[in-house]
Amino acid sequence: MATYAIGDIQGCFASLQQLLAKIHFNPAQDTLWFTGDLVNRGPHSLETLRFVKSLGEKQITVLGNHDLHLLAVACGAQQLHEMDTLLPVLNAPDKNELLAWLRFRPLLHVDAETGFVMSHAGLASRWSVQQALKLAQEVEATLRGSAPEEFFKAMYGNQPDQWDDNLKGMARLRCITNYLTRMRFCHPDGRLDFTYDGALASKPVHVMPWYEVPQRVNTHAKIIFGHWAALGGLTSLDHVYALDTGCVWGNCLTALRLEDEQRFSVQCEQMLALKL
Ligand SMILES: [Mn+2]
Repeated sequence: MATYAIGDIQGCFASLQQLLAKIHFNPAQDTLWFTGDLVNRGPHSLETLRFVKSLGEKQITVLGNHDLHLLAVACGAQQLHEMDTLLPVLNAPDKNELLAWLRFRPLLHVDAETGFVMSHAGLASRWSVQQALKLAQEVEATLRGSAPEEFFKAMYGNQPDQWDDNLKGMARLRCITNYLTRMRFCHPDGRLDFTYDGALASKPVHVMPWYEVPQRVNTHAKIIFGHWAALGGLTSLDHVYALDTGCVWGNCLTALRLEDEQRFSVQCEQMLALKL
């Protein structure tokens, strides 16, 4: 019996199957956590969605920005982008079941027993884990409600870039979503920075990875996240686990066994001729 947290698959279904073979995944005994971005950019988003959904109670998946994009496109609130590889999902006979399942995934998972916390991008420095859970639930309630398309239409945008308890309406939901699904670099006060998206080594001096923001209030939490392939699976902190190892960019797909924190990786099955 083991629990494995797996990084961003982005449609690399063959790599997922290779990784599950490597860890001898047994669905009768083991549980899989997924850091989100199950879909997009890679070749087999449809197969990935079908498989993860079929795991039922044996999986926990948090939504990533690409998963939200798929839901937004499917309901007509956003347009497909040039690099999107989502058409096989959108044309699938079981599209409705798959997207209904995806829409009910959480944005944050907290395991009180082990102390592990998982979201696609990370946690805002000002949020306690309990506050983050409540805020994630505000977005989840909207996604699961009667008019998610109103949220999807307003979802994109970089403002507001600083959390404030007094935020209201769509600005509030967008800010929560940006911290949980899009964040990489922040300013020293925890404000989001979307202007720099390059390598850590050549970052501007005024920004830092979100987990290095001074006075982050959730430093006791063991945080699992994906979304940031350029980290190569490494952070500066023992209890912050970067699991996106860039499978879709020709690198690796990684699983972290939570019981002993051992990592397992497989090389991506193909090098895609896509630019980052
Ligand atoms: Mn992402």
